[in-house]
Amino acid sequence: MATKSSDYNFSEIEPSWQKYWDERKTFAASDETDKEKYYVLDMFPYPSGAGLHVGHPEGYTGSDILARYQRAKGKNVLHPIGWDAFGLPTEQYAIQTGQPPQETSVKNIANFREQLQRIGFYYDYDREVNTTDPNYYRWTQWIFLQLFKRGLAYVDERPVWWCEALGTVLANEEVIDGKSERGSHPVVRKNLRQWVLKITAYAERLLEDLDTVDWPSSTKKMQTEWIGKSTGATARFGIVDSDKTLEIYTTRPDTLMGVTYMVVSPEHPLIDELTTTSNAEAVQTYKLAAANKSDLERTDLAKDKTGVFTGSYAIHPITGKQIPIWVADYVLISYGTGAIMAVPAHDTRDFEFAQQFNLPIVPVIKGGDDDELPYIGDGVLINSGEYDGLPWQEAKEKITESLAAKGQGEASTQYKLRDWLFSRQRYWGEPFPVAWVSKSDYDSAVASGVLEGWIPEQPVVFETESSTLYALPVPEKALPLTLPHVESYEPSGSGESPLAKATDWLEIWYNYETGEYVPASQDKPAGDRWVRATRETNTMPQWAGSCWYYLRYIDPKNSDTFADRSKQDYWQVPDLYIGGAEHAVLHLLYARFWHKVLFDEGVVPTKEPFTKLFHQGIILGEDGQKMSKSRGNVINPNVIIDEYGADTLRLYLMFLGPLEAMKPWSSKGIEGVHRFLKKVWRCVVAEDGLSPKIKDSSDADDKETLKAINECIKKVTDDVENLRFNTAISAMMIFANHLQSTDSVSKDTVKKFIQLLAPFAPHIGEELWSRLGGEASITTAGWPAVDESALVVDEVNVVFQVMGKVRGQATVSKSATQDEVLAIAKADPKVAAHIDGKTIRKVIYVPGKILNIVAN
Ligand code: ANZ
Repeated sequence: MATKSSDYNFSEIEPSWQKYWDERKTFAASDETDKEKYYVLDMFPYPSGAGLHVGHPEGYTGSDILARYQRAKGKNVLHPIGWDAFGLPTEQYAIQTGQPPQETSVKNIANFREQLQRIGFYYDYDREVNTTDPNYYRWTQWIFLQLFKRGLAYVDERPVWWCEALGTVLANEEVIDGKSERGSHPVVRKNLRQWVLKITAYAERLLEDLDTVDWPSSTKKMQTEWIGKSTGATARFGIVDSDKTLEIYTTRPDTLMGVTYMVVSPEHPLIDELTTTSNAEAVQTYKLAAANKSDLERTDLAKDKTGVFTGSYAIHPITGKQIPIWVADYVLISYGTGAIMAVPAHDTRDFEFAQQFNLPIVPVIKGGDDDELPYIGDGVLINSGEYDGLPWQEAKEKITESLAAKGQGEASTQYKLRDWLFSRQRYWGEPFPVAWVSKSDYDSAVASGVLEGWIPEQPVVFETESSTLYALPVPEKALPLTLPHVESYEPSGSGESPLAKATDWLEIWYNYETGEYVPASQDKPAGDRWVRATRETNTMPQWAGSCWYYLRYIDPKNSDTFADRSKQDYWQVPDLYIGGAEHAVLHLLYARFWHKVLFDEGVVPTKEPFTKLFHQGIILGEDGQKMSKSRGNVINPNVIIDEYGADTLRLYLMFLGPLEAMKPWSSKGIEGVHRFLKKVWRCVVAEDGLSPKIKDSSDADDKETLKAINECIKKVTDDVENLRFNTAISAMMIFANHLQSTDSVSKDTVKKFIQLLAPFAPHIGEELWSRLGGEASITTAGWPAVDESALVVDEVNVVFQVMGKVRGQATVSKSATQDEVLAIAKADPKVAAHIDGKTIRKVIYVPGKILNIVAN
């Protein structure tokens, strides 16, 4: 198999080994084996038109080294790849060019695949998944139906982020500082009918189970904060001259006696009732102004507080005092109850508001000598009647109990996590597998029993101006519901997706038992179960397909189920997941949610999808700035491969620094690793075969060589296990220097070294292995073991002291004499500095331990 040339001709070697792997399916994972499994997962790419950037192969090389290492160790390795191919850029390209996204995707994927293959990744391409393939999204729709039947999917008319430039609604997470995450376009609030997934029903489990996974602590922290659990109390305040009550949520019931006013958010349902005639105009104006501000703008501490008085008063549950009720936009409708009790003495926002509008400020917590307001620390209660003197924690409980005794409140837990806005007004996404029908048709479909087990307890309903529609699930056997062909990919502008124009798909005669349909313009088909229905024009967001792709790799071609259970029992979930930290709260939270739903459904064996997670660091441009087209500092992997080869690219990406670190690209560094590979090549290959220094006899290694190779094995093994690829490469470089300097080495030792190198630089690894007479492929050649006895050497560590103070140390031969050790000590710059100009009076040497110099 080896090539002929005696030069390191990477452009010949690399494609020939890639072909070898491809033809022999070297990287195929087996489903039938007694071997231990190892499943390593990469975050699959969005196949953009621009092709791969160096960020992709960085993480992918890390996982590839592990895949190859584990395979060498005899495991059955699954290292798959696929395509997260739904998405906005492809749709926008379709809008500009009229090219169907289906076609663009296929081209982009082919390009990505070719690029990945050129880097020599250990991927089982037979298991490729593509989220836009109907045979894949069939199961995405199926999982949606699991959520639907469990009552975890509903529709709601709600204020959403609307991006005019993108013509779509965005999720909270896709809006950053009032701009779209993609493209940085302005966004505004708009009311639209939306599909929403009830992720909040899983808030507590999503939080608790973070304790069971081995993830970077920063990512766990981000999810914890995103879920945002807080404990406190809800309290109901009576309203003067009204039989209504105003319910608030507070984390500080201990401050109840310091309440001087109340605030409702501008969207609060009671607002019109609370507003008195003389205040109506001001409140109305205020509501309109608040509607176009983002939550961030509204709650920003740095912004001036605004608000207006409603004219109404609440009644304090303990003192019975009257408290003015204001409207202010720093209170959000989406959190707690959308109303607060304001305690300006102990809350920063309330304090600023009270100052601005001259409202009273009553301190009720005293903490030490600090009298400055607002005081947000802990302490004991003051100005609080019967609660005076209580430590605040105790007061929290006591006051909550008093409220409960009056029936005016109770302990309460809140989460910042909101339900997941799950629809997009887009063409290029998964269609929702539902049909909207009238109430009577819904009722008869339910009564017929043919959809038994798939109907949610609460019907999913939405009201249009003319009618009320009910969502019927598409029967399982009729999936996938495929995207119809459309002529134009422009959004409709009214917030509806281009699917609104696919009339024959949208307005239909629909058979709820079989899922068959014909355009409504045709005659109603004969037979039972046919009803008039309307399709959903929204599609699912790009997150849907990536919520479960790691399961499909286990059984990618199954047409009976998303993944066979016995295969899942073997492969379980990935042993390691490598991908960017930017996914800390989006993909990584959504996928956990879906996985838990599937677990509850009994169709996956584990509670968590990703037990161990690792984030690769961002690679910056050579200028230390984020790589971007506009800066012109983007590195294209293809260019590096052309010039230096894929092995150099891989080694370089791993040698840049710790995998998790953010680090700049450096063209100089790439020369260094390339030289290293050339050096290894020259140590092995000579004009007419192998280098003359390589001997067949295993006696060819001296003690030094044996020590060097065993140290290298030990270090590389340990580093690979811990994903410290940069220091593993350093260790190999040290050994290569030794190899270069020695004139005799056994073939056996050289082969061991090549085995270590192969996961990092697999092409040169295969080539040298084969030239050394190894049987291809090196992938299955095993992993060398450390000979501990070769590491034991006759050396000891000696500490140098001057006048009893430690000034240095060195490793010396066990048999070294006092004079020899003294000479080594004197050569140590620190020791030298302390005896400089002095006379050595005495030297005490405890062999193998301490050398003390007495000098003055
Ligand atoms: C009285 C109080 C006194 C509060 C005090 C704080 C300090 P976290 O901790 O983030 O959960 N709040 C409640 N609902 C709100 C809403 N919809 N919009 C804006 N603010 C809201 O925040 C809980 C605290 O934030 C609550 O406790 C409430 O103010 C405010 F010395 O009640 B607090």
